[in-house]
Amino acid sequence: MKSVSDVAPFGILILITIFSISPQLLSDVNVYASDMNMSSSDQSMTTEDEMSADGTTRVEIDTSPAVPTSGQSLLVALSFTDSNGNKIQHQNYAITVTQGDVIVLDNQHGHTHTGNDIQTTDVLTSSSPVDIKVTLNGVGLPNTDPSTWTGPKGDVISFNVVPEFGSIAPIVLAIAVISIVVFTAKNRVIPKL
Ligand SMILES: [Cu+2]
Repeated sequence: MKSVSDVAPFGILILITIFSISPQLLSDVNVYASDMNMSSSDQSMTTEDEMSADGTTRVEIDTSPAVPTSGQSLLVALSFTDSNGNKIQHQNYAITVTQGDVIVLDNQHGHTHTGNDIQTTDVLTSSSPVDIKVTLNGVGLPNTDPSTWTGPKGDVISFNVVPEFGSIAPIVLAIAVISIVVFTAKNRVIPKL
């Protein structure tokens, strides 16, 4: 015959198990959450912006989906604006995106006529954070001598897009508690039958 004190260790075991698998659980829940966002509105984007060291060029990135998602490419929309908020035309730049040790995008010859551009990574094989590095290579027409280009050159601007685990943690905790309650309840009922 089982008593509550007999099954209590199983509850603790479940708790430990759930927390040991929680990184996988967290990313699965997070992928689901980002899919939901995509179908509902534009809130699926993560927006970050940084200024060049000399303060002349503001680089903004919007990533879609909002978090790196295994099995999907990451779209990186870039915007280059000057200190007055005007788009910078004919901005030359390089962009590399890495996920851990894996280079998922490497374009050394980016050029935008309008100040807006979109770059796409390879299909990601994990949902880990990505590092995005944008190097400013000067402003000027593509088929002209780069030495005549103006503005910052060689200025590297870094972004980090991290999955947002913070809001998911309480859900995992709730699942853990419910699991223990259900498990304990089941094991109380069986001896009575
Ligand atoms: Cu151009």
